Amino acid sequence: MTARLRSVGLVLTVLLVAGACGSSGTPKASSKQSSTTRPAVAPNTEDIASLTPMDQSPDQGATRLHFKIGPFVVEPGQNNISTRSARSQQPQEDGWIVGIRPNLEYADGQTPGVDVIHLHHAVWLNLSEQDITDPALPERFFAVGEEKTNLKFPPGYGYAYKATDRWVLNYMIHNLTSKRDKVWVTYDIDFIPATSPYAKNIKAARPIWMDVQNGEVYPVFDVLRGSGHNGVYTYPDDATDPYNGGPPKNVWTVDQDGTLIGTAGHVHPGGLRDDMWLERAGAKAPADEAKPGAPDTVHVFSSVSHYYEPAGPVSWDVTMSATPPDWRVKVRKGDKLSITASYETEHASWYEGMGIMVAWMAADDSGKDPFTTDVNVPGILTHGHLPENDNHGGPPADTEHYVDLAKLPSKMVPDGYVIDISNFAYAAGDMSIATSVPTIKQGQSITFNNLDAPLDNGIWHTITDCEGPCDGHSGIAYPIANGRIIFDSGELGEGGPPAAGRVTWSTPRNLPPGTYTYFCRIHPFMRGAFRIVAN
Ligand SMILES: [Cu+2]
Repeated sequence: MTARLRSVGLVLTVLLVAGACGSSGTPKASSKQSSTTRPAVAPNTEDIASLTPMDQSPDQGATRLHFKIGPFVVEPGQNNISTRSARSQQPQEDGWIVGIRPNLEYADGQTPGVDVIHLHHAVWLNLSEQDITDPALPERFFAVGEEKTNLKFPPGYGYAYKATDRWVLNYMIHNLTSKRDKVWVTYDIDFIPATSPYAKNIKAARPIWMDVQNGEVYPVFDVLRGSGHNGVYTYPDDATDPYNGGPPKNVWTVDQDGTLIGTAGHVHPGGLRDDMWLERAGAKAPADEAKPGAPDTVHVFSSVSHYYEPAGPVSWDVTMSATPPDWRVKVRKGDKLSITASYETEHASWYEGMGIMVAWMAADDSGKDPFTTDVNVPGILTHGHLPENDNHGGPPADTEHYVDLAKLPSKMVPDGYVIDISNFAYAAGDMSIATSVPTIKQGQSITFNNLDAPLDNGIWHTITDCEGPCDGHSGIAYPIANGRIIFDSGELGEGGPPAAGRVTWSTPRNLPPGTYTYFCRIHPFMRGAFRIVAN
């Protein structure tokens, strides 16, 4: 089955269940009508939202605990990675965690628009345990980005929790605007105390953090428009020397016999799916589930991104599919578990993309052998369209803020001309203020220099191609890196990842004549253009 067919199948599956269950405790996620004026998202999303596993009542014996970490003061334009102790925001007694639902909130409980402030990622780490797939790290047991995947264990399983565990939150909160703000990271935990009679029936599961760039501080890769095959680029399989000659980072050798009981994937906008594979020496996968070119490697699950975004797979208006509650995959010590992440390459380039799947593994023997049973079944969507994704942006032109720079006159500047970036504006050719377009001759170059606090906690800007006139309204789906010629500066800054480690970028000298419109990937309201004329 193709990914697209399967995602349609998922919607139908969920709807059928909706008919049977009706809706329960309706979340904020589904309580607000979409205010977008663009074509409506799939009409059934309200029903899907009410089916979010964590929106149902907690399992028998479980209590839903609410936690919040903050406030986080989000500086203008902020996009840095940091950590904060979560010690005060943990369950107070030993027990089992059987579900987690994360969010980002203002003081009043509202969730910021994803076009205003977004949770690039948050990772919950347990300092009291060692990570299984990267023992140099504390145990990574939960993570979330703007896809806001909920975690819900299959009945009978949980994550063993001790009140003495020390948690820390690794977070990247991205302020897309030039205004300071304040937010909290919140999370609901479904918890069964160890003293509960229900605790006796719970079996322990361990988090197996799978990541195509496992161990990296900032585990990302770039996907260029037009790369890959038939509009899809799969990392690391389609990359040239993805790990610089070193061992693959997307593989984990299974450390003991056991059973995988669940997983879900994480991608960024442009992402189509994460796939999980299992290699067993000497085994033979069924032809339709074998990894191409690897007959001893079987496909165990595809976590598919389902976009509610009307413009297609280009924004955070998305949910990922997770394994159904009865998914059980038997694994043996020495098997090689791996994942791949696939992104679309027809609409745009996608910079700093991720591919992560956290799988949960129990020590029992309840799994099915994936080499003899088809375990790669359709998943379930973890939530519906969320109201914080209502501002999609895009054409028509936002004439209040922008002009079509292609229509403005050229202003010749010398080779090596420097355009400073300060206070969220490009000093020459900024779409909001320019009356002319800085212009060089073919073969020459312009250098951009970020003066906006490029150090720690800095304001990091990019110069990234977008198709002209690139003057539509800013939103979660616009602009995107869809220029006819690809260029990107990286994040100009020196505060460590995700910054590029430099504050300048020069335009390539091999660009053909034309007007090149660009935007800042970090602050999409920032737009500009430069021009190249023939000698
Ligand atoms: Cu910027």
